[in-house]
Amino acid sequence: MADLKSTFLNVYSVLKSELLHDPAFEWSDESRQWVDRMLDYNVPGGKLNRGLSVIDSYRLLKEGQALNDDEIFLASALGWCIEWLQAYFLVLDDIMDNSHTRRGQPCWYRIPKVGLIAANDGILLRNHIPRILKKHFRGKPYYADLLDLFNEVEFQTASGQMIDLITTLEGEKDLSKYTLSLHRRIVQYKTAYYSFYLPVACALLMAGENLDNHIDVKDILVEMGTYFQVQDDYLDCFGDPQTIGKIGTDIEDYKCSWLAVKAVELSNEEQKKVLYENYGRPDPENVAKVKVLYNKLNLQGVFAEYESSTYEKLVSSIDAHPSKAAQAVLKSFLAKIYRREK
Ligand code: GPP
Ligand code: MG
Ligand code: MG
Ligand code: MG
Repeated sequence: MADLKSTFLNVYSVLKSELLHDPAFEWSDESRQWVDRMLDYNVPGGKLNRGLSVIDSYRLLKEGQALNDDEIFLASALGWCIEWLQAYFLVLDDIMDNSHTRRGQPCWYRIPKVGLIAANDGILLRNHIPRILKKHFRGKPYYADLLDLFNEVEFQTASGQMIDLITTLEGEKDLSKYTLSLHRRIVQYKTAYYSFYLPVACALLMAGENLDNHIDVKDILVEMGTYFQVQDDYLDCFGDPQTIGKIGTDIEDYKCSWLAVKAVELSNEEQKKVLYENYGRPDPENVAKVKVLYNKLNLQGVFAEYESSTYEKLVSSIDAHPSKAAQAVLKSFLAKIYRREK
């Protein structure tokens, strides 16, 4: 495993160096250094689960056959495209969410010399993806499908992000619209497709599969991605910032978080009043009152119950899948996130 990670990180260096010598741009030392630093700051510092999953999934789809160096390189390059996509989303998401830290360091836009240049860096990160794909996949029979996949998933994510953001608009603050079905719609789009379906879809394309034949796998992955974002919402309030590498802002931001939905559902009239008066305000005193209410409502216990019942449901839908290879891919994903603390 440690070995796979170091191989994967070597591929990052190769891709970065190609991008830093891209002949389509007239580099100056300054511009090259900017991109170099921006990439190192934003691309490789996460858990790398999404990227590594492409290699894992591809290996499982090949049912134990040893992968050759070329296959490992290509699966890694696709994995890095997802990590680049994630970096692009996070750089912009942190501006939109007014966040403070990410992966244990200040958000990129919080670096004094960066500021809103981060918005353009996000666009650059996004534009690196088709350049990587063009360089390494142009001759492959699945090249067009790959481009289409990345475009579709980006569109879905941006659409989910839009709903996430417009539900919080000032002047329309009404917690009664925060229901599980609204939450589900947001998280399916903003998180599940790119975090769970995309890595497996990349591996399937590399293995020569037609994605239309794997809708059942996609459905299970989207369920898993929904569970993953519920965990993210939970950790935003109850996680340890040292461990998760970020400071939660969902309460301040008036987010339609899973915790807010549960709080609306479980509160009596008096508690609802506390929630309405304190949710979505920047003052730490208001935030603290919301957290006290979350504790009174035992949202930690409610989450623990949600987590085990969701796990059971996912395991039975995976067991019902006819393909052993697909089962192995799905189970390895689930094992990586079940009861995660970061
Ligand atoms: C996670 O939401 C969703 C994204 C990072 C997608 C962003 C999409 C864009 C088009 C910019 P989150 O805000 O809960 O994540 P985190 O808790 O990591 O900030
Ligand atoms: Mg965010
Ligand atoms: Mg967000
Ligand atoms: Mg979050």
